[in-house]
Amino acid sequence: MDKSSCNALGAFLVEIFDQATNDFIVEMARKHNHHVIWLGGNDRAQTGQWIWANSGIAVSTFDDWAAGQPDTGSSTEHCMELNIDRFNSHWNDDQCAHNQRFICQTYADEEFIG
Ligand SMILES: [Ca+2]
Repeated sequence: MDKSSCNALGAFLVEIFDQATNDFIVEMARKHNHHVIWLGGNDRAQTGQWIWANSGIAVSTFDDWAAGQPDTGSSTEHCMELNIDRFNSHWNDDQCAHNQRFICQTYADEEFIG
C-alpha cells in the first residue's frame, strides 16, 4: 500500500479546510499511533503554490504548517504531511517518495447518510 492506494479505494488523500477537521485528523493519527502521515496537499505543479490535489483548491483559507514550513527542503519537498512528533502535530512538506502512512477521504453517499 502507498498513498496512491486511496484511488484504488475510490477515495483520495484527505483534504483539510478547517480547524475542526484538522483536529479530527490529528486525533485519528494519534489514536492509531501513526506519527507521520501524508495529507492531500502538494506543490508539484508549481513550487510554493500548494493545492489540495483532489479538489484543486488552493491551500489558502486554512493551513496548519509548522513554524518555518513549508521550506521546500532544497526544492525536493513537494508533498504535505502531518508530523506528530517532529513538528508537534503540524504540517510539513517532505519528499513525495517517502513511504509512510496516509489517510484517505471519501464522500458519504446519500443513501448512507439518508
Ligand atoms: Ca519541510
